[in-house]
Amino acid sequence: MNQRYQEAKTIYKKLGVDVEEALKKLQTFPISMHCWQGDDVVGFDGAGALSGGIQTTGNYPGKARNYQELMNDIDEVLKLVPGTKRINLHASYAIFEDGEKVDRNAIEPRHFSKWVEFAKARHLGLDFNPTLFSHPLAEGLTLSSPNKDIRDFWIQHCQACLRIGEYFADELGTPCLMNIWIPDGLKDIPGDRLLPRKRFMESLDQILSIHYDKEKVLVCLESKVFGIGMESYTVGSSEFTMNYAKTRNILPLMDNGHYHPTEVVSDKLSAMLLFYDKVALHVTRPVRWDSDHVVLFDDETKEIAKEIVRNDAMERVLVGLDFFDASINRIAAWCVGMRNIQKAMLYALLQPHEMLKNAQDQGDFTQIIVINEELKTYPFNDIWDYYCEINQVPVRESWYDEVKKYEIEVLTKRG
Ligand code: RNT
Ligand code: ZN
Repeated sequence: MNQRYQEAKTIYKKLGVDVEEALKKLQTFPISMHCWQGDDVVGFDGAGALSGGIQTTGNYPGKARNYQELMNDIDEVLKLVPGTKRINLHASYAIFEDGEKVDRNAIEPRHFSKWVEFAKARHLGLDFNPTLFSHPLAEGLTLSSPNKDIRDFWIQHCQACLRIGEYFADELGTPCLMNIWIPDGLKDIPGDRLLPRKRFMESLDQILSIHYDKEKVLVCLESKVFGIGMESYTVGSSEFTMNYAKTRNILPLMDNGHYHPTEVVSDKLSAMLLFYDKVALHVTRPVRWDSDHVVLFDDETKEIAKEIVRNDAMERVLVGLDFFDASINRIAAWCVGMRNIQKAMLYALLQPHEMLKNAQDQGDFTQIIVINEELKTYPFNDIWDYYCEINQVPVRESWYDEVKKYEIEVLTKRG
């Protein structure tokens, strides 16, 4: 292993790439792992079936049914993925005990104390999301609703989430990224496009008007192009969220499943970085639509990673994953996606960015295509294997043996 690594290192060095430096940078780059892959976005608050124009398909056995199971499953993934990880929670994953039950507008930090304990023991940071779907008051519009009571309910919910985010940051000593995404939209041609957006804007202003520590809670707003059953109009469109985020000094969040099929987030990132100090991402894999397939080590994932690295933005781009596949072993799905985003970052860190930039400025486009293509068969895998080894996680597909063992011992025993 070490010999292959040493040889690969020499090969990359000839291109001017410092492999050790790359591994060092990768080691501390956090990837926020979404808790919702483990239970098909169900959560623990039992407020309603999955809604909001998103969909999980498949019924592979063994999904987590409660917080203990979900935490055990997350632990399993953490053992199999190298690098620095954070956990991204949704408000619907509040933990109620002793028969207590409060509605979403009344959740408190204490409903997440078990998550904080979990994170502390594993030195993980926590990120957070208000949950404005899968709830009786989210059957129509939420923060853009014409009904003031419904808007107020969700405003209170998001304010409660700000307090919970601040609690996470206080307890764990690392800022909490709090992402607001609303599913609001319409199936058919609207009679009015302006007012729902205006109400959304005013609701957001009200949410953000309470006091919270802006160093501790990094609020971001996620845009979308359409949802299932809401194909004709999306309140929180790209233009809305970008302008809102810019004028209110919060972060934009780009999910690469939330654009038209020929648009790519890899191309958008540099433009965003010129105007925002920090940008948040949901890395996912849209197949024909916002299908939230498992993240692959594919061209677009690599290209996104390259943009983060070559624009020197590893501290400015906050990367989280967002997919949910219920048709395969859910833990394997998590591992594949998590390992792939790490691979993509490593791949990006092993590119001769200076050389390629200079070639471009000198008009030497031949050099760019030649190097880019040759790099595809460089001994990247030897460095990836070495990285897994020094992180004490399984090398190559051997992680899947662990998952299969866990499936037999744990998952198949779940009803
Ligand atoms: C939906 C958004 C959103 C959700 C999660 C569960 O299209 O991508 O981020 O997937 O909040
Ligand atoms: Zn998303």
